[in-house]
Amino acid sequence: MTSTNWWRSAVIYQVYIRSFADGNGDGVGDLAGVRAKLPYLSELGVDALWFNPWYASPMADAGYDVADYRRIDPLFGTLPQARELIGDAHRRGLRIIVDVVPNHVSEQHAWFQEALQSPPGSEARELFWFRPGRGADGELPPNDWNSEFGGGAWTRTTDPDGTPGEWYLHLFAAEQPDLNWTNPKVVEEYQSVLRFWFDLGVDGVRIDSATMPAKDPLLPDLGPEGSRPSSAQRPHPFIDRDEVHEIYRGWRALADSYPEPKALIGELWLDSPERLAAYLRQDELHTAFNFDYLNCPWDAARLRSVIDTTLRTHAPVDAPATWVLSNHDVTRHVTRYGRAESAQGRSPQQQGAPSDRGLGTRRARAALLLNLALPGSCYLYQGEELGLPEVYDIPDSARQDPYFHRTGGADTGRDGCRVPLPWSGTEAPYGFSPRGAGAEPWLPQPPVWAELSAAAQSGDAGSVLALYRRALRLRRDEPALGDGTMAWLDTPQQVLAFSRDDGFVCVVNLDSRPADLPAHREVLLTSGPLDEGRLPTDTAVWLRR
Ligand code: TEU
Repeated sequence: MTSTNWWRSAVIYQVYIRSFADGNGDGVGDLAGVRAKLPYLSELGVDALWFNPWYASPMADAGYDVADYRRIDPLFGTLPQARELIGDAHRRGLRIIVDVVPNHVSEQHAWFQEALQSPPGSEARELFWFRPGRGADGELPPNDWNSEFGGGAWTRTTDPDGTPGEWYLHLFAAEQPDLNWTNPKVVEEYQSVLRFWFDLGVDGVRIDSATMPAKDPLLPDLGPEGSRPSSAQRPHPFIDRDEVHEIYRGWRALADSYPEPKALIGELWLDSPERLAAYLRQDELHTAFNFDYLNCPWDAARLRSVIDTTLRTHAPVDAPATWVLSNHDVTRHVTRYGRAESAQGRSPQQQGAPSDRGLGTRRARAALLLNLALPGSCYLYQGEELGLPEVYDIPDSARQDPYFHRTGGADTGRDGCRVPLPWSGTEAPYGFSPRGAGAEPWLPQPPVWAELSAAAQSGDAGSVLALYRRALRLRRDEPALGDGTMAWLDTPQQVLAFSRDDGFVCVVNLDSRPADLPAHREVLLTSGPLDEGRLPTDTAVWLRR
């Protein structure tokens, strides 16, 4: 656990705690559940775990509404349990990353509660964005910004005497008031929160909605352009403003002050790879999620172009590329890849588009070998090692995502990728909760979970889980993989082939016919059976000279 710059090559496994494993039988995953599964995670062969927010929260947005950063939510456990979990993970050589949400806090955060009780213009209100409304009686919101979850980005408050008062800004749900980062108290508080967790031993932070904390203090209307990030609109009043970089420079100074520097990982949804690279500097963030790669359809030319652009923009700033296909916000990639190419994105209209799980799984298996062979670091989202598809069969009454509720059901939201994992057994809760636990899992699990459970796949050499284990083990033992460089090999257009050091080669066939393999190579691993020495459609292989 001493190698510095570990994030340059790490395979980081995302643990969405509420859906990972339930230790206490209340139907919600928790820290006891994670701790019990540490042997599974070590055996899988990942290097680090990223935990989604585990802090005290009313859970209006599954914990991305933090009420108190220095407490663990009782739903998940206690601070001593978190400390033990970090210790146990470290003993197994697993590093720990926690989530930090600078853009907003919960409406239940002590600061916001105090602000609500305080008069307009007070110091307490200056920590947020409170403004009088427009119109004769202030009945119109201060500007035209929209919330990411649908509807306006402003909510009107009620004064202590019961009359309508000022409005406050929330770029996400109304339960998530935006912080005012021009206020030094906000800056100091986050330094203190980071120090709290760094001192407790965490190895880095994933920074939520990292492009959004800085706002134009004049809060100008967006006009007909709308609130979506657009490179056409710069400076944007709240996305990717120059001032946002100052925040992370302050965080980096803190991260670098530890004997083993802490990793800063940005969640940066941007439509320009150059803008993203601007965050990856020696005095800012170490690395960021590669959402261009996540959004790319299963198409050789487009994948190749995203890979090239990623490497081209990351090299000059000496940041490692990252490869990520799923997370708790997007349709699982088995389902995306199982669709016709035109419907592989995540937009609401495409969510229910028909998908072939067999096809999606085959491609996801090939994609794993591609991701792990590309230079840099990788993210895995819990359940992808089981080949889990997106779950659509969730009754409206069970759905919890604010996306679903704020859009009046127009967007089914993100619950479908957050369904509790299947560990064992042939019926719900599939080993997610202890046997005989009274409570049902917080989201219903589909019948296909029986065949996809970790136990069902463990003894099956042809399973997705077996492939993940083999590939991760090989990657660990293979000095050519991880950080470094690659070179494309000359192949037909629908075949991606590249070499790493020491004669290591990865070939992925996206063509509709089998592809020839380079001669005189030893086959190290394939994502599916070869066809008389040729590489079938949607199959990948690792080779060595
Ligand atoms: O997501 C940030 C965010 O902007 C996403 O809504 C993103 O735009 C969308 O998923 C792209 O398709 C983060 C968290 O990952 C998410 O779970 C939270 O709901 C959100 O921040 C608010 O904290």
